[in-house]
Amino acid sequence: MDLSQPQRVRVIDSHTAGEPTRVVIDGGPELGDGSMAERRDVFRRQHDALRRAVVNEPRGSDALVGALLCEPVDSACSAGAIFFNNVGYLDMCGHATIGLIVTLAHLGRISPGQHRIETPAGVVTTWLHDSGEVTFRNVRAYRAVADVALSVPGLGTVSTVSGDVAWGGNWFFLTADHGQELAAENVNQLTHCAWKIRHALARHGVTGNDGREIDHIELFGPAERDDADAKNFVLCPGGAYDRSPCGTGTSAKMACLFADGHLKEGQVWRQESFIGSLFTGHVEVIDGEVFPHITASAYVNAEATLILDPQDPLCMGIH
Ligand code: PYC
Repeated sequence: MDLSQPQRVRVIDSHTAGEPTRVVIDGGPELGDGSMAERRDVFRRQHDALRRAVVNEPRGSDALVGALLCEPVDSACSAGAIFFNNVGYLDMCGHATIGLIVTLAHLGRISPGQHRIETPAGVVTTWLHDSGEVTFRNVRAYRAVADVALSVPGLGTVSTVSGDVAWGGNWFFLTADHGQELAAENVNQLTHCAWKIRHALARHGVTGNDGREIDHIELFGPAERDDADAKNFVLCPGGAYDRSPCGTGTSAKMACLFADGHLKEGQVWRQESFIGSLFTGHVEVIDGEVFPHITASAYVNAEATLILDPQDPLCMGIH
């Protein structure tokens, strides 16, 4: 690559229930032909500046999730994807998977039907419906620990928060026990509360099963929509809240509900987001393991070529 010349990266932007996705369709780095997890590691080690250039300001925003479109290892899959955000990489991303499918349809590369996508977390099966809606069947979701009690100083009236640790393709701490109202005017307070919980988890040494940091915090409250079962506020790893109900977060939630006997196989769960958008889901159970299905719409809202000009001091993003 000639680094003295501007580099061009072609992207398609979309949003899924309000949460933005930017799919890199051309101009991405050469990552070899390993699994998506192996290619993600090469991306992180050798090309992390490109991640920042694509999703961070001045071209992107803290809420934006990137998806690098890759050739799949298994030719039976339609594509591979590596997901990234303003601070790093995600093993799986539900809203971005829906955005990716709608993007591939926009490009004329897929038609309605079933399409399997390789992700660093494993293969995700998707269905593009004639209506334009997308369903994805996630990787296995499970609750790792129930009822973890955390002391969280600085939360006002609530000093102990209890919740569940669960995997939905990312690690989540899920709690309804936060003492906050999930209202738009409380966004700063909710962000502060979720950060405090995240720091308390780290301080107490509470991690995912594999010792990984729990970097998504999901606060629950009563639904506002008549057609929803609950509302959430999900704080993402880089400090932005998910505008959608969060695909991996809704997966983790349904795994917890199933573990508690509050959701049966096939029973519909409607998850309202902080901005009032909706994901519809259910779980499929295979040999006792839970596989969430989630359906939503995404809309393409830009086709663009990013220009990475080496003369630009902020060419690779503000971090
Ligand atoms: O939809 O899984 C999701 C997600 C994770 C972070 C932002 N969105």
